Amino acid sequence: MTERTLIIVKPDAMSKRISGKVIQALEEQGLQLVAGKLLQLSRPRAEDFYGEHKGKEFYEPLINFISSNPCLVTVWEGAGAIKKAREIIGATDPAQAKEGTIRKKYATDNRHNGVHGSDSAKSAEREIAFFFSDTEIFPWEEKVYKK
Ligand code: 3AN
Repeated sequence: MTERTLIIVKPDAMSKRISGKVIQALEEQGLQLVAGKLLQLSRPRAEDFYGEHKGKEFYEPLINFISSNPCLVTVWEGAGAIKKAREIIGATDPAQAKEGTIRKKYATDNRHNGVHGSDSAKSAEREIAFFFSDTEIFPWEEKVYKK
């Protein structure tokens, strides 16, 4: 089933200048970039985005980190895109991530882990709507760059 998922290249990955490698890894696996913007989350926006983690011990440092510098926020489309993207990204803790995954290759630790990917259809829908209006998304199936 064609799905959409939200992928954020986090501040650590932006500092390491590996946003291109993240995009390349997703494109190489057949996913299609359908929306993107560079932005810096304010603290309130970051708290809203990560609301489900409020109260956990890593919450405050996570909010500080994600709002510290700009992120590249993107939407990807493809068959089974949500699970596929999470496989390409790898486990939350880079020490546990499989060989070849983005987090194994580029992440520092389980906070500075380079990339966010939606974890379910419900989260993907919420997260995409959190950053993008419908007119900012360019579905592969419908648009002009199709031959
Ligand atoms: P994932 O991004 O792999 O789905 P979640 O949703 O469990 O992971 O956690 C959201 C974010 O919170 C992670 N991407 C990571 O930045 C941070 N995080 C999760 N667990 C920890 C932890 N134990 N210590 C520090 N940061 C964490």
